[in-house]
Amino acid sequence: MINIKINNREYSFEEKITILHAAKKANLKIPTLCYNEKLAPYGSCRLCSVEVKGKKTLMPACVTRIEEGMEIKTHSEKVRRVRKIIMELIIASHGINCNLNCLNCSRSGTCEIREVAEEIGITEIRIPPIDNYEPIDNSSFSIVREPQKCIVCNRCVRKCAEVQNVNILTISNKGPSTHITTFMDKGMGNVDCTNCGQCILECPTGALHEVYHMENVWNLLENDEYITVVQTAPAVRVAIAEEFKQKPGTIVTGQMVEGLKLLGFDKVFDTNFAADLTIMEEGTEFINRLKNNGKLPLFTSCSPGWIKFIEHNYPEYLDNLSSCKSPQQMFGAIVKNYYAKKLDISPDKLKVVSVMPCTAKKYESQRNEMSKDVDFVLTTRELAKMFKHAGIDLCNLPESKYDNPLGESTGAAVVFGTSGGVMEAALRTAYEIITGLELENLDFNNVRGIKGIKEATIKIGSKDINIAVANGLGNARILMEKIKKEEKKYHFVEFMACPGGCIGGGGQPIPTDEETLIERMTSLYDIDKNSKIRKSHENPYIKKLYEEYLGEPNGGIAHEILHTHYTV
Ligand code: HC0
Repeated sequence: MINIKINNREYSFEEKITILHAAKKANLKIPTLCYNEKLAPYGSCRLCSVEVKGKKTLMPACVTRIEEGMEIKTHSEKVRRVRKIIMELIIASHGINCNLNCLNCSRSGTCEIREVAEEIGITEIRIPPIDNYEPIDNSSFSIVREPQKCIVCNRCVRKCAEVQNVNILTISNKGPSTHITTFMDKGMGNVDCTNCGQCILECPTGALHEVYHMENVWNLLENDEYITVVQTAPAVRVAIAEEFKQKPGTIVTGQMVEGLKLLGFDKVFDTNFAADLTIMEEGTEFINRLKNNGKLPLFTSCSPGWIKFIEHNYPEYLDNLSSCKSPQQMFGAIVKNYYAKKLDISPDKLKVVSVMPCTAKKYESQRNEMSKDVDFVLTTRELAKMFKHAGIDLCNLPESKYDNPLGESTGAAVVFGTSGGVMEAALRTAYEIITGLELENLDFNNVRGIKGIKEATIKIGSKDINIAVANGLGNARILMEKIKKEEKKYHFVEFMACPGGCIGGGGQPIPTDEETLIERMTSLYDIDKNSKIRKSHENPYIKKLYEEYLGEPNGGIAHEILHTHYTV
């Protein structure tokens, strides 16, 4: 046991944990900005400074470990005075004073600087603003970096490196010139950024945010020339209520549909419909590859951050990617082709807006491989902002139903929004198509949960199918290295760029921590469990779509509009 005193009280701990950790166990909150328990401690902001008896200087609690007999003061007069000075320096260099840009900041209302300033008791800023001008980085389709708001806490750099293993952000220079940048200051759009937006979730200020499409969508909704169609991704419905102070995982599907109708969209459809369609196409592709000795393992292709990652890091495996476009893009293609025909209008008259939990979807919609079928992409956060700007109190709205024919979906589709969901949905369909038997237990528990890599062997007919699921790009790299070494023969692998899958997307409400992910995930499985139809191939509107327009899965028209090919 290690015996210490915190604020004159005695405590015993089994291990040499950090002072910050010990204080937490003693129910004492020490303010932090650069700290996140999921990342390696960095100790740069010094807000967690505490007094330790016998030490001449204050010690950073996040990187200092307790020792036998240590006497710590977490909130002495000296500590509080120093913390205030540190905080004033942070605020002065953050540009709050010079620009007074809190009002239009992406983190207005959720800014950690404001929260911590209040915790510390800041009542005045005695330090004049520090001019740290650097131009805004607008080079990416998905992410904007506003260096002036950066407090160099380094959390984005660590998230990108430690969790995502992408490593496109770095710290540069020394002293007052220290700043975060990309390789050779090229900008996020010109380096190997995957657009996953995990850095945005990590940033305590508004120095990183998505490229906004809100103004484009407002303009569209004002323009009578077009029929406006909106699609909503599976993971949005279990997260957007958090922006309205509801607890994580609150399901507001019907209210969200009503809200979108109030905003003025002509048709409110569901990306889940296209997720069912993806299963028809990807499931068929998988069965064909199995039967015809095609390239295996088959990799899922619906997460655009993952696509970018494999392009940059494992281009030799591009042929393993399913040729299916993502549900977002399949949806766009169906609207601009099938639906336009059904309405007997030119596709140019239809505008498609997506609401996605994902920042990379903005990039995906602009890729040359995608025929520009999706016009604008809003994140969950952006849609919440639009609701607020329109005076729409989401959670108190009556429930409305999606429009048809592209609004009907199954339980298999909604679980796409969580890690393991695409695999589970595909297995439900592949099993029944291959064996001709009804699948009794639809729950594939082996692929559920937030564990980074999940594996299972599933018996389909006489064949053992080895599957794996990875979420978060750091885990994707671990699994890819295993595949490269041929340690195990896999048949089908699901990759999602974000930890937890789309529920943890870079466009989701902040904070998106582990407890939040679990709540959102549980809600998606609840929706699935309560769905009347839980297998994609049983969606009656999907059947109709094949009868009326597409013909066979993987057939001529399907190949032309629903599939693509990635090359280096
Ligand atoms: Fe996802 Fe999707 S499940 S990627 O995470 O496949 O963004 O929610 O919309 O496209 O359906 C995101 C979420 C989607 C797509 C679907 C897939």
